[in-house]
Amino acid sequence: MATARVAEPGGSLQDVQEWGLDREDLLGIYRNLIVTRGIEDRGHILFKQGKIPGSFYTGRGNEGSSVAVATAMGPDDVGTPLHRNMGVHVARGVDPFRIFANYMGRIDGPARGRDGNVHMADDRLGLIAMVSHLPAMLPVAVGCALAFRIREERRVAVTWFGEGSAARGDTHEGMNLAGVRQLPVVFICDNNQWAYSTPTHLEYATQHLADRAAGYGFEGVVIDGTDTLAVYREAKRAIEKARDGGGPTLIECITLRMEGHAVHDDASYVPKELFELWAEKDPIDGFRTWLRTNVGFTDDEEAAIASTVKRLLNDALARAEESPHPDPATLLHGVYAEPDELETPHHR
Ligand SMILES: Cc1ncc(C[n+]2csc(CCOP(=O)(O)OP(=O)(O)O)c2C)c(N)n1
Ligand SMILES: [Mg+2]
Repeated sequence: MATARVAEPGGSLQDVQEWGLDREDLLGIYRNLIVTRGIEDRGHILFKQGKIPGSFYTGRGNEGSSVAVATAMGPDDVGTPLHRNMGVHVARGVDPFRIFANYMGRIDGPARGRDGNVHMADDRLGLIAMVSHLPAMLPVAVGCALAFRIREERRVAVTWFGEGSAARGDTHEGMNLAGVRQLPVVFICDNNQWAYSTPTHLEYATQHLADRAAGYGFEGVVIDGTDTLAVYREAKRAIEKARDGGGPTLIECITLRMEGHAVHDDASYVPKELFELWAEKDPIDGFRTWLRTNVGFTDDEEAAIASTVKRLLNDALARAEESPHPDPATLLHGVYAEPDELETPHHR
């Protein structure tokens, strides 16, 4: 039996203003969507040019959801974005130059050339870099939320994970602790309907993945993850509820992974009709149409944003290509903390 609440679609202009977004904020969200897709489109070209070592992952189709949740976070909140969440890095303010540098393993990437691709985050912007093991970052976010509670800080942790990795034990342990202690954490499940080649009916037995929240003692919400404003509304609500002591929320954003698992995968196991159906629901097209209908977004404004973003990404790419690879002699720098770098009392 379904227990999660199915969210209403994104609202009227009046609703949006009540949530605290003005026209400038809305155009900022649109710009972040365009930057996010632009970075990943250029990543494909860099990969074909042999400039990205390893594989290459994108979040095409998930831009709206990622940008919306990150926009709803407060400046002191922390987040643990994954491989489908480029929009989170962009909305938190990571310079695209640093993202391209990371793609290519250069020292100006947030991982300083220690790791490539999307294994990165800028901790100065409240983001914690992912490790590959999924969903290992989920308990990390719960730990952050526990620390906020102990320190009596009004901060919230937000963690992203796929519906496939939700089948693993760390999800259960993290959500159970969060529910028992009513911690200030928001769980965002990017349900893109596939975990590599595994479809959802082989991943979970409930109607919605968010139905599981009831078993942990908190609220579950299901949203169309291509509806940027609906995701913003629900994320904002959940984050402020957590900040006010109302405990966790599990938000399930439904999208379709619009590309292969990574560039090496042609996704031939995904029915063609599904891609066609979800291409009609593209989050950027949908948000642009909403802007046109509700805030008089003009062709000139659209063209101005497109050309500013194009210039930004061209410059960022040129700068990233000039960034050096790390010096092999520094290989072990930053791997182990020195005792005098630690703030823990027993190390002082
Ligand atoms: C513990 C673990 N097992 C396997 C993998 C390899 N792997 C990386 S992503 C992925 C699919 C995960 O699916 P889902 O959680 O739905 O996220 P999506 O990639 O669809 O966004 C797999 C199997 C991994 N990273 N960690
Ligand atoms: Mg998935």
